[in-house]
Formats: sequence, structure tokens, C-alpha cells
Amino acid sequence: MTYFSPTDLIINPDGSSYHLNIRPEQLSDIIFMVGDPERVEKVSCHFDRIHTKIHKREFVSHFGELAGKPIGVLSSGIGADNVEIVMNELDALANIDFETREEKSQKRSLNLIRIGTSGSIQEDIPVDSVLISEAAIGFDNLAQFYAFSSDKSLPQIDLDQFCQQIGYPLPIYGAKASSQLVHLFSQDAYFQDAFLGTTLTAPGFYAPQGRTVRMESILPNFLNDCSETLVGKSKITNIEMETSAYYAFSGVLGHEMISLNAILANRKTHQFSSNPEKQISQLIEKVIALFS
Ligand code: R1P
Ligand code: URA
Repeated sequence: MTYFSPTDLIINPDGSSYHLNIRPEQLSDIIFMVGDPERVEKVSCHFDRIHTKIHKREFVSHFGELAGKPIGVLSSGIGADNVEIVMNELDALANIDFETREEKSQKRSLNLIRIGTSGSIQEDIPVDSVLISEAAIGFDNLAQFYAFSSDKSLPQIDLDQFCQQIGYPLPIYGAKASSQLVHLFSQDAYFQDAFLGTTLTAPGFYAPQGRTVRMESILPNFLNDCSETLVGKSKITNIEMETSAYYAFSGVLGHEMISLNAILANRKTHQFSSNPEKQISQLIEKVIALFS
């Protein structure tokens, strides 16, 4: 069995993981993932009981029970780089024995549900709608640090044609949602109006999402290029900042992951939601209803 040293897998003196501060026995199999630390309470207020609250940096987690099942919610803060920390530590909590620092022989698979926000890049996906990401395209550079990025046995998205046509000198990778969670959500009455789409994960909010405020982008046609160029037979539907990393790491580590997006902006029509808090609350309520 592989041994993970105290500098590869850092465990705090209280037996918790380095950044998340969660101890293995506190982890639930179902965890709602949010970006904003303040969103954690907006989710956990729907639990039947909360028994654990943890807070370190942007990583806030609450664990409790919902409909008789252990349940959790955890914030990652903004960005794929945070997701890299979150996924490594969640998986370690599930699949590494913190006493022996060795991988467990029996693997545990977590069900992770991102309740996030995003901007649409297609005119017909309006502000205040909900979008389920079936697949994600990562413009962040995380995957290239991991050997799995060249593993052809993993679910792949064929990006060759997209990369050729778009012609950007950027490393791009693709990853897919858990098909069983896509089935669960897309068949559910609460999600019957939701769009299914292909999400672009950007390594920033402004130029990497085609926004120009005072600094010019090197890619002035970014939004049009991305909204018109086909990925296989699909068009990219929306942009946010975490999903590709979640899908890539979940796929490799054997966890089930789905990313749900409250669409707050439509970049084609230049509209922004008049009540973003209401949209995210409504999405939270739908997710909670499905698990109740
Ligand atoms: C940017 O405002 C943030 O909002 C989106 C993006 O992915 C990014 O994290 O998601 P959350 O609302 O879940 O944070
Ligand atoms: N989150 C993003 O990352 N982009 C948007 O346009 C809206 C929310």
C-alpha cells in the first residue's frame, strides 16, 4: 500500500485535513458544493439537523441530517485552483486512512452537487434559468499538471476540432458530469425546465470570460468564438469558474459529481438578474426538495 508522507498529505494535530479542517468521521457521502462561504448557511438551514460547523479560510462546511440521511455542504471559494485543494482533501478524507497514511482497499464514492452561479453565452438561455452542466471544457490549466490528462480510458470530450477552429494558444481539457446524477436531476419534476449544457470553466472573471473593463483582452472575439464554435455537435452554453476541475477530479477519483448553475447573466443580451439572491435560493430549494 502506498504511504503518503506528512508533507504530501498534511494532517492537522486534531486529525483533520490541512485546509478543509474536516476529520474523516465527519464526512458525509452526499455534499452540496458552493462557491460563496455565505451560501453554506443558506443550504444548511434546510437540513433537519446540523451537528458540525467548521470554518477555515474560504472553506466553510456544515454537516447534519436531511430526511434521515447524513448530509453536508462545503464552500470552495472562487476558482478551479481551490477545487484542486477541495477534491484532493475530500478524497483523502474518504479513501486514505489518516492513522496509517495508506490508501484504503475499499473505496468510498462521494456524491457531490455544485449549487453555483454562471453566465449564459447563448441568447436562448435566459437570465434566471437553471442549467445542468453535462460536460465542461476547462480553460484553467489545472489538468495539465496531472497524468490523467493523457489517460485515454477516461470519458473524453473530443476537443480536437474545437481547438483547431478556435485556434487559441491555450491548453484546453474536457470532462463529463456523472451520468447517473445527470439522469437523476434531468428526470426530476423540480428540474423539468432546466437546460442541459456544455460549460466553459474560465480561470478568471474578466478577460477569461470575455469581459473588458479597463484592460484589453488578447482575445477580443472570445465570447463569439466560444458561443459559435461547435464541441462535437453541441455549442458551449455558459461560463463559470469551477466545473471542469470538479468533473475531471471526480471522474479520476471515482466520485459522482454534477454542477447546477443559476444563470445570473446573459452575455449575449447583456442582461443581469434583477434578483440574484432569489435565483440562488430557488435553486437551493429545488435541490433540497429532491433530496428530502
Ligand atoms: C464568480 O462570481 C463566481 O460565481 C460562480 C463562478 O463559478 C465563480 O466562482 O460560481 P459561485 O456562485 O458558485 O461562486
Ligand atoms: N459567474 C461567472 O463566473 N460568470 C458570470 O457571468 C456569472 C456568474
